[in-house]
Amino acid sequence: MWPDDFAERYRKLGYWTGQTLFELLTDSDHLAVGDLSYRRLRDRSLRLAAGLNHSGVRRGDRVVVQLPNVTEYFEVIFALFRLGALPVFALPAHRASEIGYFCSHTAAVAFITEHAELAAAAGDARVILIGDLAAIDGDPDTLPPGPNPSDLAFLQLSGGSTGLPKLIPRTHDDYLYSVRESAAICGLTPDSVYLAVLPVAHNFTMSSPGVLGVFHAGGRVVLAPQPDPATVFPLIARERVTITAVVPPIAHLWLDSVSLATDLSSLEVLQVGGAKLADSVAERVRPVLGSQLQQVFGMAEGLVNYTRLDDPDDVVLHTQGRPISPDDEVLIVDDDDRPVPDGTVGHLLTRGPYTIRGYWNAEEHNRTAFTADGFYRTGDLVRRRPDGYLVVEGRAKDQINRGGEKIAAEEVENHLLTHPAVHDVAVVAVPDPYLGERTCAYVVARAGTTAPKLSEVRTYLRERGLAEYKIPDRVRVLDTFPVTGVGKVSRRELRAALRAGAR
Ligand code: AMP
Ligand code: DBH
Repeated sequence: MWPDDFAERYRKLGYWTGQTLFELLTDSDHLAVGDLSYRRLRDRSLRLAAGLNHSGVRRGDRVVVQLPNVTEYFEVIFALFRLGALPVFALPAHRASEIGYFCSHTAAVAFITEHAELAAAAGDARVILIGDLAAIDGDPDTLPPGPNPSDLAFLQLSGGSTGLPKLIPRTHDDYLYSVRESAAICGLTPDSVYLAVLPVAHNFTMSSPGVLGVFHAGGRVVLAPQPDPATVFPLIARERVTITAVVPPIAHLWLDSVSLATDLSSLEVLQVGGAKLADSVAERVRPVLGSQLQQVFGMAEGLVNYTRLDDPDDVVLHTQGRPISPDDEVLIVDDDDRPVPDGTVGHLLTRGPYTIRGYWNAEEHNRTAFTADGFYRTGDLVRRRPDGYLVVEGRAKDQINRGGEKIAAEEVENHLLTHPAVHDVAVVAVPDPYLGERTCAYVVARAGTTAPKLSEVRTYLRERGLAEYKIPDRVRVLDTFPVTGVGKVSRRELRAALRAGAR
């Protein structure tokens, strides 16, 4: 992972403290999540760890975890952290296509899910349904030694921009650093009550400061089964929620639904991230909800930027924050990797004490996704203000950001290219007032066939087991693709041409 001199430096500076994620669980009787106290969550996780170990799950093994926002999720991940087995964090929306890939690519020993219908996708991995977990029970005294803090703790998903999703290897040391600092930046205390609205396995919900940040502070996590105001507003009122984290479309929806609100007076901080928040929405947060807005610009690969709780309105409303760490190195460069002056838009490259140096088992992709000296190419276009705050201005990667859900254009294209009536296809983002972006598939039909309509495309991709959020919102049929100059255009140029011509 990190070169020795960097690792030594991060330890010396006190960033990496030599603890594991399991150590977030104390034996306090304060509630941790749902009706589980820290002590009960710890005990239950230890017993589950011993039971899993007994059935063959070992340190270093991969286990694909796909659970909704329920307490069992926490028992499972802490059991795996204790064993040193690596959760691979699938999202609830993933289907056979994604699950099958995660299981095979990681050679997972088990797949833990609520979806019995996805069992067939797991291949050699043993399927453990959520209802089976309670019966997995062992004696914690039989547990072997746990992992080292410098070991990998889990594999997180990247939104990706290539045909196959990339997995992000995070260590106990590096992740705990980001969690600890995030908890401090977000002002968490034992009195904090955090509402998990987005899927708990998402990096934002997990660590910015997320559920792990809350555990670090000794606070309490409340789980929302879904993000709609009718579910969430009563929960905020009843549980006296102090902080929660959402993507921009959810913030927008909440702001438009406040007449439904019971009592949101406990909500001190509303974090918004995952996609660019429109100024017009940002400006309504305090007047309408009475909460402090915090913008969060993060990535599962590492770097997380926050506006600070005491920042002036100009910063909170119009920037995406600044990095967590004084040792987050941020470079903003032109197309030739030459630094641009402050205020000029460029590619964001970053390196630091909690940013990965490479995707998991992806040597070839890593050669282009990282610079020779280890900077991660985020694919984001940003500018830095003189005060050091970043403003996200766009994106250079072939990705669609559909209200915070990331879709790799190439992944969807590869699925569509298998359709018998599709000669060629390009998947691009089109602007959308609510989600920010939606997905449009431009299709050229194979000679002698009729291009599939939207409904056929959608059915076809669902049958291939693709997650719903990746399924195009629109299909446009073209006779040919625009060609610039001579010869074949690259897919990247093609997407750019289509985007430019999109109405
Ligand atoms: P991932 O790499 O899949 O974890 O997704 C991270 C990406 O989400 C970033 O590289 C950005 O493109 C996007 N993103 C996250 N937060 C924000 C934000 N606050 N504003 C704009 N884009 C964001
Ligand atoms: O979009 C993201 O991936 C994201 C957003 C906010 C993230 O990973 C994070 C905070 O940690």
